[in-house]
Amino acid sequence: MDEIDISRAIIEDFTKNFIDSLFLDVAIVGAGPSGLMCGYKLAQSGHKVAVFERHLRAGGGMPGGGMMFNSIVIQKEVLRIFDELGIAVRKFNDNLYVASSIETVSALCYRAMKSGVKIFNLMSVEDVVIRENVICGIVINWSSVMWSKLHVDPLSIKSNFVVDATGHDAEICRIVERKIGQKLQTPTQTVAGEKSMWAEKGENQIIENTKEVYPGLFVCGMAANAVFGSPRMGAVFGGMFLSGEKAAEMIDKKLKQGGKCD
Ligand code: 48H
Repeated sequence: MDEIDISRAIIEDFTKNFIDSLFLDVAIVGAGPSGLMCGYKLAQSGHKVAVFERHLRAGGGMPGGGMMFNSIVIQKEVLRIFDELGIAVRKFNDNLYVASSIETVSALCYRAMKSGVKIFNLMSVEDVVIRENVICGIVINWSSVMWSKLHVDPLSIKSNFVVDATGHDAEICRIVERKIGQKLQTPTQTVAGEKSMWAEKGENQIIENTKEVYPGLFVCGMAANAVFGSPRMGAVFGGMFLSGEKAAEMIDKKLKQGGKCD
């Protein structure tokens, strides 16, 4: 065993994966529960998908459960998804179930990758690619470059659709709002900003808020509630899974109708 072989194996494998991902059907920003669920469903439908995650690990806000008690709550209607993913759940009452946040993240990552999703961690999306008022890609850099504020130019990925699954900050929608002007397909044409805790309302509205908010750009998960000014919901995660699933279904339909960038 030679050290050079270890280095070459890693560099060649990563580079091949990276080059394979320069053109995607869907580029998903954020490896939280909604982004991973969206990727899993799209890959299951045969689409070429990659998830770009700023941090070292995938899972977004899920591993920490509620205030670092590492369990999450889901609603009865989401049991079918947990069953499909093979995640153990325990009944709390007639509507609510609990699961390990760690098992949930692990299962979601595993099943997403087994379905064909590529996950690129430690990469931050800092801009979008736009042609004729349609978003058709993302602009990426190493998170370490951004954190250390080095002036290093980014690289680009082309994709038919981009999904903003960046959580509370709705970062990609905010970039579009800032760079393209106030033209988001929302009542205020801007990112309204998430409202204070109201679990039931937040969970109900997240599904309605999951949609295409600019040609080529979908929003799901907590970012959807941030964009449309809906409440947060605390450590109940059913809406994140349903929102990711809904975004995948909408994009799948568009891709099957031939929605493409030049
Ligand atoms: C690359 C980025 C960028 C970027 C952000 O926060 P998340 O877990 O998002 P969701 O919507 O899948 O799940 C939300 C849930 O975790 C949550 O926070 C809940 C339910 N809160 C309720 C409450 O009341 O607080 O994941 C988003 C991911 C994170 O891992 C970020 O690091 C990543 O997106 N990300 N990755 N480029 N520009 N911005």
